[in-house]
Amino acid sequence: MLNILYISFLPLLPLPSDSVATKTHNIDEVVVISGRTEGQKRSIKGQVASIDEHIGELSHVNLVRRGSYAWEPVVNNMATERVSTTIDGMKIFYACTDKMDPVTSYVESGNLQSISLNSGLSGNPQSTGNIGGSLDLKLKKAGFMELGIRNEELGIDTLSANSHSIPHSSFHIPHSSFLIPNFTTGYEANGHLQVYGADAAYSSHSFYANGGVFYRHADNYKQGGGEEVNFSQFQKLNAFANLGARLAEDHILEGTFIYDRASDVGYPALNMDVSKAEAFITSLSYKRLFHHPVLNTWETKVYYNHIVHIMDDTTRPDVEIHMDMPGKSWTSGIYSLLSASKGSHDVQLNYDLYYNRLFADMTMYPGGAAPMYMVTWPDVGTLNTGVAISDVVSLPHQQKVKLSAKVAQQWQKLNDEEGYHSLSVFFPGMKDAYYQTIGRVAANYEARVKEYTLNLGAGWGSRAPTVTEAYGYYLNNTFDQYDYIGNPRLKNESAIEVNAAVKWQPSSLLSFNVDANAFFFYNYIIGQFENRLSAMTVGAEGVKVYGNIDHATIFNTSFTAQYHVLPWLSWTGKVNYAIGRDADSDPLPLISPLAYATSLDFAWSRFQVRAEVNGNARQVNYAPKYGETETAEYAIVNLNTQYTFSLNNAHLTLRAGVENLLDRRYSTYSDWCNIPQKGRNVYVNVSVGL
Ligand SMILES: [Cu+2]
Repeated sequence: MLNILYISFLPLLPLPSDSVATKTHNIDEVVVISGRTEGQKRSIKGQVASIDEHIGELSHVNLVRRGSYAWEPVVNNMATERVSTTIDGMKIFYACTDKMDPVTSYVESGNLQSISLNSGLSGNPQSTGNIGGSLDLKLKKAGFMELGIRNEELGIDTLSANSHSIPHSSFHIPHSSFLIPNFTTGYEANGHLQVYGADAAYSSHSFYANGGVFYRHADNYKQGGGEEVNFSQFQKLNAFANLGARLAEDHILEGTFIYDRASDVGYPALNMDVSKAEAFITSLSYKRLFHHPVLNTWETKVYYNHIVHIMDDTTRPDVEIHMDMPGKSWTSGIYSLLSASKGSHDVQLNYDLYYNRLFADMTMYPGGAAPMYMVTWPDVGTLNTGVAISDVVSLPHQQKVKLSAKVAQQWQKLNDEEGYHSLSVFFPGMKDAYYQTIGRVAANYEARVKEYTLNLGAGWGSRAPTVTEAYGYYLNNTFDQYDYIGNPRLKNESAIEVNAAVKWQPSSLLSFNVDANAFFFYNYIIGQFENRLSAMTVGAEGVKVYGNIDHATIFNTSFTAQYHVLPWLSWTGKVNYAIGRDADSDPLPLISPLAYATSLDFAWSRFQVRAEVNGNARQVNYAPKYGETETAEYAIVNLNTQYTFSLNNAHLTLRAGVENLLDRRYSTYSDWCNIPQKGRNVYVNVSVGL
């Protein structure tokens, strides 16, 4: 199931392939964004690509687009509500009642080393409520230098100091300390996207520091055929710094800081844009390394993050009622993760606690009348604390069992009187405090027999309703044109997952993968018609209130084939298929139609070319019951090239390509309100490392 994509930008040293597997034995898939690694698959656009584009390269992942910025990751056909996203294990919660700002929008490719995905219920230690999967964005830290080896990973992972876990991105440097500057710049013709980035890293045995600044700016893009898509512009500024100090030989103190600010972000699929989306993310951790027969590492991290999200409709023409809709999110937390191994067991034990506050309100200014004010998220305080354990057991004959479990308790309090009273009108007798227990447990078995690798897994997990689902107040959803009201009486949603995968590798040149998973939900949470209420938003069709439906099912399957035709030529083909059904066997919304991709990769020394075709079949199983419209089939052609070389000690990577070569006009099933995708887009970018 391990599938790794490297996004390297410098000439590299080859490293043993199994060291990567050691590092990621808990993870289904990793996208490496930066670093000096040599891999089978090349990144397409490198560090210049947005985080969204990187996430899109993971399998089992789709993205909901509401514009050209801040796409919402969908894992196993499940969106934000059922997916956990953490940044280096830190919990962070978006601040927009309209999902304009997924957590992934508050970081920048240049901040990250890699993005890892745990599919389904197995989860990473800090994740909760991850029925569909959990994404962890790993920050790029310079790391300390060990005996002339710069150890990028030491600063990142909770790996043991034992020899079996030599980080895959170590490389030899003949000095005792060093400073590396990197520069990245890129241009895309469609929408005049410009990207500028500079970062630098300093490492020594007892100290490291790295930091950088990234800036992106884009105008409106053009859809296939050349028509401009209004309100699709954005700009983003990001600055980050990481520091590490070795207090004593095996005692490490690390701090991280990220400031991210997007402004003038257009959302063509929505009625409003964003004037400012700002995040401040910081953490301090203490890590103890052991040279012990059982204990490997013990890391304890405290963190704080703060998000401010300001929507703006003043740039839109024909606004009937002007609205102000700010949202705020504060989270502070701690986790403590102990890694140990004994005999065939690799164990991780984690304790975590976080406190999050979410507040959003709305002021409407009807012409001539007094402004109307309402609280849309009633300053909900969530205190969540949990313990997680996982054990990877290596068995004889190349067999492996992974067990994981987590239990968490959650207290919620509605701190805003006005918001609480508004919601009480619909739910008389509702309380202003709630308590939930959630958990998950999963088991996975892997066996290698000759040229076959077999995976079988099963799990159970539950999640508490989100703040929107439980306490949201008249939140307009442009997807189905309904105003949504939360339901504080929702039951927790739970699911049973089963999954299986077979990889057949008859030779080193040829491989086939088939995988499938199915999620059987109980008390599935979804909006339900409420005819007794009338909508508040101008143009809305009516009101829906979140409710539990008795059961629902989501099934995903994919098939991948790879063939190294010649030393310089390889072919990949991929097909994905999914089904989602509610309790009446009607289709669930936002389930991918049949999707396919095929590519040819050419590699001659330092020059690489990829030609690919990808597309979707017509969305036959769309969900009219949930306001979804059918999406037509499409296929597009992309061409990408990359050339790496050295010049006076500088390593350069040049990339150029064309996306949507034939300038097709299309949208995917997950383009909100079917907003069109980019038409033909020529890009060029360069990365320089000294
Ligand atoms: Cu918003």
